[in-house]
Amino acid sequence: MARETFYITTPIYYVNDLPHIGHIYTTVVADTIARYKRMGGFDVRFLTGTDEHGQKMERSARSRGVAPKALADEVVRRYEELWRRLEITNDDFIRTTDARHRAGVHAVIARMQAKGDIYKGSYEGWYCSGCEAFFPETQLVNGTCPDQGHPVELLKEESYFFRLSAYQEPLLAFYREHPEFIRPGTRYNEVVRFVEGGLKDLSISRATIRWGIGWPGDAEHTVYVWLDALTNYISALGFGSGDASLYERYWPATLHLVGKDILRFHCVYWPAFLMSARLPLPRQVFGHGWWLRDERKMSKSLGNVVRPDALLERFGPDALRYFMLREMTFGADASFSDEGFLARYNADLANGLGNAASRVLAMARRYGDGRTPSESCDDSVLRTKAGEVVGRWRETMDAFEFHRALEAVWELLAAVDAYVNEKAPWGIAKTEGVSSPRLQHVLYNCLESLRLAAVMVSPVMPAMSARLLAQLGAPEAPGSLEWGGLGTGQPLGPEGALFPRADVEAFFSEVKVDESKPVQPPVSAPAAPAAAAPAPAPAVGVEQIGIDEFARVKLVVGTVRTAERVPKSKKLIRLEVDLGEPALRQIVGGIGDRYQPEQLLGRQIVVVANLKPAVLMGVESRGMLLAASLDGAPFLLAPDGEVAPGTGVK
Ligand code: ME8
Repeated sequence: MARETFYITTPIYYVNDLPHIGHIYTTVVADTIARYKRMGGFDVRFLTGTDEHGQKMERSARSRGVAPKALADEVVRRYEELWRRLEITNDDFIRTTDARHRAGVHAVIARMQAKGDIYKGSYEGWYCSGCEAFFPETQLVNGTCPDQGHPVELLKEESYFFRLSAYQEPLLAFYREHPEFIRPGTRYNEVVRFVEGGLKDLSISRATIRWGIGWPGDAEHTVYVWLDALTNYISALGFGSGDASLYERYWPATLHLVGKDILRFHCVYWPAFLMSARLPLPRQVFGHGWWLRDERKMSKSLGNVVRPDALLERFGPDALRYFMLREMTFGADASFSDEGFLARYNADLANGLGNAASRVLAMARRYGDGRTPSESCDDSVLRTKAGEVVGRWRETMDAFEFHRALEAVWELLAAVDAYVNEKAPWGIAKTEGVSSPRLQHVLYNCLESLRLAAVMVSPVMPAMSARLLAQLGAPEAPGSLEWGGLGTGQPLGPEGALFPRADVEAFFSEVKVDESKPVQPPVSAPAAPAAAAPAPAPAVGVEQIGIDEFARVKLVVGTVRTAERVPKSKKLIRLEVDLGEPALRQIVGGIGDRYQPEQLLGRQIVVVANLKPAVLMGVESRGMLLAASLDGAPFLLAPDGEVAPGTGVK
């Protein structure tokens, strides 16, 4: 009999910037679910990919002076590398610049046209390129987009429209019949309220954007980026491009996993497009919460993102995957901090799991001649506890309550610890000898409980799980969740700490040292003052400082890549500056009364790179630009000739 299919997708990520913790979270959750479902015998298909078209991408590429496809190729390479590093087991990676995707989009449009749902008209209204979405004036909040506070611009252009208004009732009927379509329940209510509020026809083409999929039969238009992007979920299965066997096998999707920011696109537009194209609707959309930093959504446009590199390098993929799933209640928001990460790492991984494993394995080696115990045991408190924990773990994994599933496993680890203390194997060895059956039973119970824990954490920490199973002399994953899977008299695997304890103080001082390193190493040491030259007299009233004090200020040259006015401010301009770092730096400068944002693009400036971040009119500034000030008017400082971004100034 054919196995039940489980088709799971992540959003396809924009490639206008590098991935951050938010993108990692969605992808790691999807990977955990995919691994869990594979363990349960499902025929799993797991898709992720990148969203490469649209105005935002066109502008980012222009401001960096590269072609959009070249920027996409570079960022896609980083995504693919990151997913490999995090052991993500996606079966496919779709790019919206793939030919197969374009064919899928054209096929969907043809079906919508055949239904009579597309007509040509003229669009006038507000467009947010941050969200790539249209908003009626009544929804704007203080002149910015209501979803994320991005700036909006007035558009007036010819456009193809989709009769979204005709789908208000069919959508509401669909939600009523399928209350499980939108999860969690609070989000279901939000979407229903939104649709009950009325749906207007949707502009689905752009005449002023060139970077996109051409409208079929009309060279003047490109396809609206969300119609383009959402179709990835079926174009990746070959819909519209010849071989439809994957589409027939896996569509409709079991689960679209998305952040709550893009729920409306997935729960309103996407099902309406599919209804119009007379295609089946996905079974469920889950909108998870946001990782916050300082109580605000972590996002590229706010410049407050956590990049994964330092944590991954120091602690490896398993620790990061564990932290994200254990710390966040799936569906709710959570705050990300290095302190929180380190506390969990030490308490749960180094102490909890790592100590339980090394304690039990050390005894097994000492009393068992390097082999698993010679006898198993089927009568123990640990067996009962393990049975109860496995049941709870299954229930909570099925309900996507990952933090509770992990809590259950940690209860089993605590029970192993308590059992060891109570049974005191060292005492049995002393009084009854190492071959005592009672000692062998006790050790078996402990090792078998650890094996079950390793199997249960495998969807979250695959590499650690495989390592622990090898140390226990157990067969590798998938591994049975029945008690008694560990063989007797098997050689134990190689020793080694699973999670060495992190030195929190050293971590923070290292991070500090990293941050205070010059972006580019200085080319030469500062010149010593010539001994014979008389020191110039200090200017009266100016306090003197030593060279060391001056050297603490990290001055570097940066190239301005984007510039826009801070809404409602006369003077402030928000810049994204290339300082030779992996990501652009957001800096807000009070130069708007002398400079227009367009004049700044591509220009080199001098930046104080190690100034503490400050928030100016709600926008975070992570650095300061230098300008001469003449009667209060700013005159930007620049190097005398182009130098590499990040070059030090001294
Ligand atoms: O929206 N916390 O792409 P995107 C948790 N291309 N998750 C976060 C997050 C945060 N602070 N920030 C981002 C797009 N995410 C479109 C999608 S789908 C057809 C097109 C995650 O690069 C979360 O999954 O802006 C969110 O939905 C997604 O990244 C948005 O990624």
